[in-house]
Amino acid sequence: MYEQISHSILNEILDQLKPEIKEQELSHFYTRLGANFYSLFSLFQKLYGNRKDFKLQLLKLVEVMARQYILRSPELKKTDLAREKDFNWFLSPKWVGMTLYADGFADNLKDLQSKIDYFEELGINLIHIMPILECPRNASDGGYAVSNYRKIDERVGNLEDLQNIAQEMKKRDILLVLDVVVNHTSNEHEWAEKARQGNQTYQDYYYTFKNRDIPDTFEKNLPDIFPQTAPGNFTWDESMKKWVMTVFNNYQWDLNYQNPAVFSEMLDILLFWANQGVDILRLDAVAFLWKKIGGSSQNEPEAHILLQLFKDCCQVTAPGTLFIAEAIVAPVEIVKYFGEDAINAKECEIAYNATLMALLWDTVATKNAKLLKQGIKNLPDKLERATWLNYIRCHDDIGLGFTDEDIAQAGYEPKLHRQFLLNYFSGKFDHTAARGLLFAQNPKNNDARISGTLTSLIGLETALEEGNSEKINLATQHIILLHSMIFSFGGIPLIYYGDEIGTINDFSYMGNLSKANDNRWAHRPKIDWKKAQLRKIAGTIEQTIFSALQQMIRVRKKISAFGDFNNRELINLSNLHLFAFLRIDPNNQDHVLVIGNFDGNYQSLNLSEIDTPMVRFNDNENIKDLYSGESPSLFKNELVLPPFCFYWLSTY
Ligand code: OTU
Repeated sequence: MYEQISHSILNEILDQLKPEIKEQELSHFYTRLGANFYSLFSLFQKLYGNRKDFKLQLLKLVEVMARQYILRSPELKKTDLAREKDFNWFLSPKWVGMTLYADGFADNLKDLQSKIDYFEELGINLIHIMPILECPRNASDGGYAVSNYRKIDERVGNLEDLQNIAQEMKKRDILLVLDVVVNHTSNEHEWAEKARQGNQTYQDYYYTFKNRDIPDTFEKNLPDIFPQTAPGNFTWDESMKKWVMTVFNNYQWDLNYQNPAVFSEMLDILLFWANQGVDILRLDAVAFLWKKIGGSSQNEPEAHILLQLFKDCCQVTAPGTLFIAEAIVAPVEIVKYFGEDAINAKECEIAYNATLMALLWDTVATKNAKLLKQGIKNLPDKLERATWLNYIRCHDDIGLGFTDEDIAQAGYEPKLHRQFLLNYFSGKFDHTAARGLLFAQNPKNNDARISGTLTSLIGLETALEEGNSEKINLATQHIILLHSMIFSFGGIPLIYYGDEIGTINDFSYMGNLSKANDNRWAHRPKIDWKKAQLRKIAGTIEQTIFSALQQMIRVRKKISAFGDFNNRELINLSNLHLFAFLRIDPNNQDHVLVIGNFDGNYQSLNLSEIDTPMVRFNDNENIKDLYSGESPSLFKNELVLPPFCFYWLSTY
């Protein structure tokens, strides 16, 4: 868009650029800057327009973008151009991801590089390495309290190791995802150290207060994220003699984005990592970016403006780099992190589907799909050119993030149902084999979240201990069923490391003082590679799970209806244990019927219930399950579904 005011400001800025920038050949940079400048300027003005130094801050921002563009390698610039041309590249069903800790999955980054064959064996081509930037030894929140954004923690390696692994991955067409913790720094970060020494410039990088007046006003509406270990949202700093805002742990200082210098610093960091060959940046805790008195300081409109601005700037310098929004918030709020408009107000291309995740866990406890159906029905549509990250487990706890309204519509009393789920997963309920742990219990509202690995939560650990082969088979099948959903739902499936070989809870963290009071470490295991070897031995649970996922991935990649183009239709079935949806190929209208039985007993479905105008599953003898390559059992027009079984059906 051409708009006079912003364009004349752009001309001024271009005039003022330092000679070392002006001298460079930056034609692509300038075209993109021109295309995005009106939007960039308007957003920056909304946030910082009332400052006297507004124009200077804008100039600094453009300088950051230009300098990082100059540093961007020719190979990455080539990738940028290719992705600009093929802009839907990340919506293809070919992508399948895994999240892992470099020092949990492997020993360190070097060792991780030697494990790339394993990813290829399974079919993984997107790897999210959990935070690896420098952190204080005993106050790191698993990497989410960064003390140096440009240095890799020596416990896992160095920048060269990362560059090597990034290069190797690129060669093999594997995407690299890294975290940037944008919301807060460690209290040992250089900025915090300077603030502590009394430097006002750096105190303004954070929210600091001389007395409790404002903190107390904030506290009236702010929830506690870690109520047991870090109650309250402010921490007294003795050397500063001030209160500092610490929404998460008391050693994680919230950055003050009301200060444009903070924005430019963080943009510089994002682009620095984009320039190291990172394909996708995971932006941590984005819902918390803007703080406002009187509310929960989550999902504020300004947080969205910040993300649009990050996106606009990143598109100028490194348009091939995508963002993942980590916003574990209410279903209607999550979708807003894709942005309001795919072109004019884009935010993050990818977002965690925390809603689907939580709903899948509900089916595990209830053995039916009532709430799942209800929750997915009410899941708002995504923007175009945006996609979900579908997952079952991750390094965090499971929050029961569906709404009370949906619980009620599914026929339960919300409070009781939530309590039932917590009891079920923490093993307090009679008929449960789940071995979860309650995390972040809040005595004020009886809230809690759940920790534990998939294998332990689903009951496989208990079944193995009992040596009950029937229960072992059922639990294994159950693990496979949940994966069949995230592989077919629409979006990028993200496997949590260790789940592919049935890894159980690990309590060794309790021997480490800095981890002992955070039971999320129970599901952040060190991979036992002897156990992983069992994936090659027929009849082991490792082999059963691994080979099922391997097959699913192989098949998924070939089903173009599994690409994510808002091409899913939910099907209403009378059998409450079943969940079904159609995926429709946008090119040729081919249909795939995904159906799962969430019960531990046989269930059946009369195919006349699937009434699609395009493809007749009803009265059709020629139905094939694409996963197994076989025709499922049909009795008259009744499809038979064994316990925890799934089908990806197509007609031929
Ligand atoms: C994120 O978590 C990280 O994934 C956690 O590992 C960190 O502890 C946390 O940020 C602080 O850096 O902010 O938007 O239920 O889901 O804390 C959601 C707890 C977050 C997490 C929540 C989350």
